[in-house]
Amino acid sequence: MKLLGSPASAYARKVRIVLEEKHIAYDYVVDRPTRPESKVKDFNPLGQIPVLVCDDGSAVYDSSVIVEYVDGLSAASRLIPEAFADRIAVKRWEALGDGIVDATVALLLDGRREEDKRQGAEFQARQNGKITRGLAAMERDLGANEFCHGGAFTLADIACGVALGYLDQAHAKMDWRKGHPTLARLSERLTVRGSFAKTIGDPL
Ligand SMILES: N[C@@H](CCC(=O)N[C@@H](CS)C(=O)NCC(=O)O)C(=O)O
Repeated sequence: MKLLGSPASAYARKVRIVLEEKHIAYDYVVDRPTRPESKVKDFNPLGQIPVLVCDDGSAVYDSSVIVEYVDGLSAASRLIPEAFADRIAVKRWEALGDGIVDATVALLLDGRREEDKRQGAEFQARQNGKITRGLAAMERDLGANEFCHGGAFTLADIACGVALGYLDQAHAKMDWRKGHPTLARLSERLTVRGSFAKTIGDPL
């Protein structure tokens, strides 16, 4: 199977980390959907990465569906617990991590527009609010625990670590470590984990 993604995409990084953790071999194809030569639309009508193209030619998207699919391919290193309540808790962490990435991407893209075409202070405050409230919730829910949920490494840690890594990359001026010492320690632990080290994104 092959994964269409790009080194700047946090959603693609989340999927790559899951594939690494599950020890599942895949071909990584760098495809930037905004480029005219992109093949992404042939596999995902939404024209977004990441897309997983299976050996039978079928495609799986978006990132949260891909990670669930990949986790279900083998029982080894389960990243999404089977028990209903645990599963929902882990998926909620994922939603929080992805939501922080969504808001960061929105700020990044807006900041790239010419100044008179930008959305303005209200828009920026709304996106920054998602990030700061998201970080506060993560800091609180992680508490004194080593892992985000259930005493073991799961997709919750992956989604949280990817969001923190993306903030470093795309919103460094926010200095998210200030006021979030617990998340800062989690990030330090995750950064040296093989799957995280191997998939570190390109500078934007
Ligand atoms: N919810 C989607 C978001 C994917 C997404 O926004 N991908 C961006 C790259 S980081 C993209 O393909 N943007 C191109 C576009 O939206 O046209 C997921 O989790 O897979």
